[in-house]
Amino acid sequence: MWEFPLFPEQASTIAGGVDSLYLFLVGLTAFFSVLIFTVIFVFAIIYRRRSDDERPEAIEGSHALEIFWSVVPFVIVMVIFTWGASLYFRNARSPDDAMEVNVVGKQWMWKIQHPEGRREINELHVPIGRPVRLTMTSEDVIHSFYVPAFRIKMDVLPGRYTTAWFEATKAGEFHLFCAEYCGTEHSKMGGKVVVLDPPAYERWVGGEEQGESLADLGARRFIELRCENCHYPGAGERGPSLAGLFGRIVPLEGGGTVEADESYFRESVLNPRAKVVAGFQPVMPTFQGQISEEQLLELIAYVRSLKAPQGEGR
Ligand code: HEC
Ligand SMILES: [Cu+2]
Repeated sequence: MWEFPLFPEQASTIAGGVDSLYLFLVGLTAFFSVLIFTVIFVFAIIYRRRSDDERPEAIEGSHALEIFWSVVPFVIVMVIFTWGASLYFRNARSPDDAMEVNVVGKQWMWKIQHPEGRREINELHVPIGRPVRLTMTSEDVIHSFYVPAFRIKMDVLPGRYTTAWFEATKAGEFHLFCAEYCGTEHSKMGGKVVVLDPPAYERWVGGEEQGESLADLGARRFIELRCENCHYPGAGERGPSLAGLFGRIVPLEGGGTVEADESYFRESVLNPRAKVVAGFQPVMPTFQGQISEEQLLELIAYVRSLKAPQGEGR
């Protein structure tokens, strides 16, 4: 049945689950559509008015019937809800051991950075059987990262990060599309995901075009932009240490807290006054216009690589 050409190949761990839910919904809808139309026709014939003075009998109502047609739809809707929600959560939460890949969309291409430093355009190489987490942003307008064979589609927005994850189950090449109309050459904004078996992937990622790792690039950038003047362990008043930042709950000046994730990091660099860390002065300059989306992602990779010193706060 999966050979039916309307369905793209199933090439990720989530694909089967998505298709089952989809088919269930289509089947359910078809069943009730047929049932309702049949009943309309049958009743129209059986209960047609046979003469001008025919008056139907008054109906008193039936509790049993009322309960029946309330409970049955309720049960069906709850099945759809729990099934849909559990699939949604499975799809929304990436496994902790996922490989991190950065994606930057721009008119009209996909730019991809691997943690080891390899970059590619309109192609994404990944190994089979390993979860891959995409952190995505756009340099201009809204795009959408869509790989039908993996059953994943996630909007890619300027000014913030979105994530998606998948685990490929088949070697081969799969279409990658932009699924959000983004300008003249939107229809050409696509490419392919190349799924390799793990040894082939290791060879690919260690190939000739090997650059510096993202974290190393980020470390250089951290010095060039003079972040390290204020951010080093024990900088005290000058600035908080960024080691172990991601996942930390940061207390803010003026009350409240924020969980440090990629979006918080981005905002802290581009608009430092938006959220000031409690106990610090708002002295950090903005880096708006001095740093590209890709460089920001490199800085994130670098800060991620800094492990929090044991037992020491900021
Ligand atoms: C002039 C000193 C200074 C420089 C330069 C500076 N920062 Fe900051 N930074 C601060 C201070 C002070 C804070 C805390 C107050 C605040 O949140 O604005 C801070 C906060 C942050 C935070 C939030 C940290 C937390 O614990 O929640 C991040 C992330 C950050 N800076 C990253 C950077 C990066 C990346 C650079 C370089 C591109 C940089 N900073 C350059 C002084 C600086
Ligand atoms: Cu696009």
